[in-house]
Amino acid sequence: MNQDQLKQQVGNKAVDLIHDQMIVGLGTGSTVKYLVEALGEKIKHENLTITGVVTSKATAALAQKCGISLKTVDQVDHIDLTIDGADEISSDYQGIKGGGAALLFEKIVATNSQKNIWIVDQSKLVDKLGKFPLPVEVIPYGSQKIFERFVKEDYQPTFRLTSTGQKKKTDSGNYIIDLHLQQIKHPHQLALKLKRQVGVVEQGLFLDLVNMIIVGTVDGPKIIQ
Ligand code: ABF
Repeated sequence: MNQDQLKQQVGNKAVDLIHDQMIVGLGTGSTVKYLVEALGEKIKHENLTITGVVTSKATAALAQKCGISLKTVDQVDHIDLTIDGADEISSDYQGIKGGGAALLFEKIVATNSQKNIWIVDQSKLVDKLGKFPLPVEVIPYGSQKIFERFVKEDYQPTFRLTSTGQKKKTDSGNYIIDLHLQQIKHPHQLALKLKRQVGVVEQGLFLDLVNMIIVGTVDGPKIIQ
């Protein structure tokens, strides 16, 4: 099975956890794409009432195309379950997210959810976080000064660029600086240090947040909880 088939495997498996009347946070990325498509089919075939809460314009567009009714996080009184992808998951179930530049809304939805599930292919499982560059969302004003401070800290920063070499803007109009750290020994300390920087909006360490992980493997979906 190739990576895409593993993503499809877990996207389809995660739909089994969604039941009638649920309010479900829908993440971002190519694995979640399969979840959203499978959920659209399930709603149609089982005539379910599901409310989706999205984490990006991309997911909103796909969910609408799949016939899933959507609300913002402020329009619902709770979120039963959020299902999202991840870029890296460590052996102690901490995560790096934000490869899709949606980490801010993803973390807002995740921290307002009663349960968080990550769906990943097995390539995302690592021992320690950090090989995947850590995304940091910053407001444009003063972002160069933050970048220079990251250089001094030896964080090996790069601005996330578009295919035409422009600084990529998130759904909120912010920039992403990716930190090429290779290994993050103390993620909780780093998270606090980054958040203290004036101008940093959010960072891609998702710590102590996940309740269940569904991993796509050649032997079928593996559930870790
Ligand atoms: C999203 O899932 C992002 O935070 C992360 O980048 C992405 C993983 O992408 P994919 O499922 O396409 O590998 O939540």
